[in-house]
Amino acid sequence: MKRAFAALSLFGLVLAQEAHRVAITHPFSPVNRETNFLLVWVLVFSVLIFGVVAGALAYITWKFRAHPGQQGEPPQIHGNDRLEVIWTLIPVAIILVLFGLTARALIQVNQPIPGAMKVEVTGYQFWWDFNYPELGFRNSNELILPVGVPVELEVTSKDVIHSFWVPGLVGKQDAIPGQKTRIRFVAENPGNYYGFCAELCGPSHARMLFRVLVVPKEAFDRFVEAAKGYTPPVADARGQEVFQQNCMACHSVQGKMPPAVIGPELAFLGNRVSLAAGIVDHTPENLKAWIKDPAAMKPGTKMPGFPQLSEEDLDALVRYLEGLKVEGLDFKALPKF
Ligand code: HEC
Ligand SMILES: [Cu+2]
Repeated sequence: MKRAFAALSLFGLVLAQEAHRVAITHPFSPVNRETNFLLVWVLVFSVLIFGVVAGALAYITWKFRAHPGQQGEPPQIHGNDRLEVIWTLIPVAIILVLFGLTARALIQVNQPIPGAMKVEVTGYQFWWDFNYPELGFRNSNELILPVGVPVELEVTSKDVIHSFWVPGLVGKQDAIPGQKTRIRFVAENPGNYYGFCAELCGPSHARMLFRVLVVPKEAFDRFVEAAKGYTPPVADARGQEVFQQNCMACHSVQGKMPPAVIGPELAFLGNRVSLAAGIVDHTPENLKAWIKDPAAMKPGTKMPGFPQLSEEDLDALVRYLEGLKVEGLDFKALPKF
């Protein structure tokens, strides 16, 4: 009993801590406030209907129960026009109100925002790619956005159906192969927002996360400038060699969309707050562990392991990868949502 209670309170604790990440009760964009408004009203009606129906049922069951000494069937009643009209009209009125609220929210949420910044979002098993066609750069697994600027995401997939969801900001929006779906929103507060794939897409669906890093406009502009003129720094010459021999077939470090994308863009890896589609914090140790044996961290991943690399080569490679960054930006300081 004690143990069950302890487990339960631990569960509660975890929920309380995780709630902030997942709850859409902390809306940080107008789109989410709109969906929240709808959610609350649908909930209010549901609770009211449940209360009235369950209450009536309980009352009637109690009131018309068999009394001691009662014999045979009670009087049988057939039809009551007034009652039937009432219980048809009330649900129709409720449905009409909910329809109105839903239509309002849908129109609001789907409205094109003129001059919105475009980002192409592509889902892969089990990671996300973010390409900025107008700004001429690309990043994977971490979507960097400026505060207060409207964005339009063009969401698609290169393999199976995924779904793009950032509980604090926007979504969900399905990522469907061969099709482009759009979502628009404005992020109003700086932060490191958790994102999820919300459509079962394979063995590591639950490990297909991402981050949205919302930064002040000035920091974003600095990043864009640096990304445009980016030449990948070479922090370790041996590391670069190892990279070119083993990794370049799948990974780019240029920060631009290569013709055929196989793996995530590694151009700004040094600036990342997370690794492997948001599943672990970005540390040199996690990076090394990932390269050695990605499948240990993410079953079913499309990246092969590199157990054959010597410790020296691995360390050189990690130094090289950590050096791939834009100087003067610290995304790790952003508050987490
Ligand atoms: C056959 C193609 C392929 C090769 C070769 C390959 N990778 Fe990968 N890599 C991938 C794919 C696909 C992913 C995405 C895995 C996932 O998240 O499921 C990935 C993910 C990564 C990540 C995590 C990226 C992120 O955004 O967090 C790193 C780091 C990485 N690879 C480094 C390397 C290094 C270093 C090498 C060479 C030693 C290498 N990869 C070789 C395909 C490859
Ligand atoms: Cu997915």
